[in-house]
Amino acid sequence: MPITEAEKIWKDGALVDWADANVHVLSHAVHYGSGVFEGIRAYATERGPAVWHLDEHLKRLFRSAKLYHMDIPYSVEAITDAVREVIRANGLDACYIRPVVLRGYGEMGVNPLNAPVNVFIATWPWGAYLGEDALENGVRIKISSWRRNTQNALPSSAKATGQYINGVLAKIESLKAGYDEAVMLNEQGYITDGSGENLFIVRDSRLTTPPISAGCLDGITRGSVIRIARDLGYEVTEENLVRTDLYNADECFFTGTAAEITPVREVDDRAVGEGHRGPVTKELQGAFFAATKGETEAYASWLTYVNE
Ligand code: PPE
Repeated sequence: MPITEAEKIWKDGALVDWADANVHVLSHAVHYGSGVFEGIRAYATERGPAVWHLDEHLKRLFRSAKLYHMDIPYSVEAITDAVREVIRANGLDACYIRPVVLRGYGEMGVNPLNAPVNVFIATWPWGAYLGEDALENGVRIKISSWRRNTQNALPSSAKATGQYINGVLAKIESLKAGYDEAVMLNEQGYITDGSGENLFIVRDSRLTTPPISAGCLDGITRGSVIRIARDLGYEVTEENLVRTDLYNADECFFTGTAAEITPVREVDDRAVGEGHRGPVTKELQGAFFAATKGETEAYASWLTYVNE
C-alpha cells in the first residue's frame, strides 16, 4: 500500500530529510537480503503517543542482528531514544515504526563481514494492514502451495529482510487467486504463520496457536494476545495445527503489529464458523485496543510514552 510520507528519518545517529534516507545500489543488503528489521506501532493515548512493547521489539531486533553477526553500533538505550526522537520530530500521534539494520556499501560478494552496518528508523502513519473493513469483517485466506522456510535454512526466530522473499511468494499467490492473505505450512504440513501475521483458532472457547518451533515468527502481538486471553479466563495452548483445524474452527484470527487482531472469515473458500467475526475475536480486539490506548492498568508497562 502507498506510504504516507513523514518529514524525517533517523539515519546512523541523526535525523535526515525523508528523501535523503537512501542506500547505495551496491549495498550488500540490496543483493543478498542482509538486513534485520522490526515493525512497531505507537498508539494515541491521553498522554500523547505511546509505543507498544518497545523493549520487546528492540530486544528481538538485537537478537536478529546477533544471529547474522551484525554489530549494531548503538546501545538499546540509544535506539530507544532515537525512536522517541523521530516520532516527536514527525509530530505523529499514532504511527508505524520501522527500524532496519542493514549491511551497507563497501564490498561485493556474499561475505558480509566487511560491509558497514547502517541503521535507519522510519515512522509514518499506517492504517489497517489488511484493509479498512478487515478488522470488523475479516479476511479470506488461502493455504499457500509454498512451504515456509525451514528452521535450519532460514531461522524464523530472526526477523531478517531476506527471509521475507518466502512470504512474498505466498502473498503473490494468494492475491492472484483472489484472497487477501496466505498462510504457509511447514515441510511437515503443519500451520506456521501468514506472510506477516501469526494465527490463532478458537474452538469450544479454547484458543490454539502453532508453537514457535513449527517455524513461525515469535510474534510480540501473539504474546500479548496469549496473555490477554488467559487474563480473560480463556485456555490457550500452543499446539501444532493442520489445515483442517482451520476449516473446522469456530473462529480464526491473525495477530501482528501491522495486522493487530484481524478476524479470518474464510479459509480456502470454507466459511470459518458463521463466516464473520466471532465473539471471542471481538472481545480480544476490545481488550487489546483498550490496552494500546493505555486504558488497562495491568498492561501499563507495555507502553512507552514518547513525550514523558
Ligand atoms: N509472522 C510474520 C511472518 C511477520 O512478519 C509478523 C510481523 C508476525 C508474524 C507478527 O509478529 P509481531 O508483529 O511481533 O506480532 N510482520 C511485520 C511486518 C509486516 C510487513 O508487511 O512489513 C509487522 O506486522 O509489523
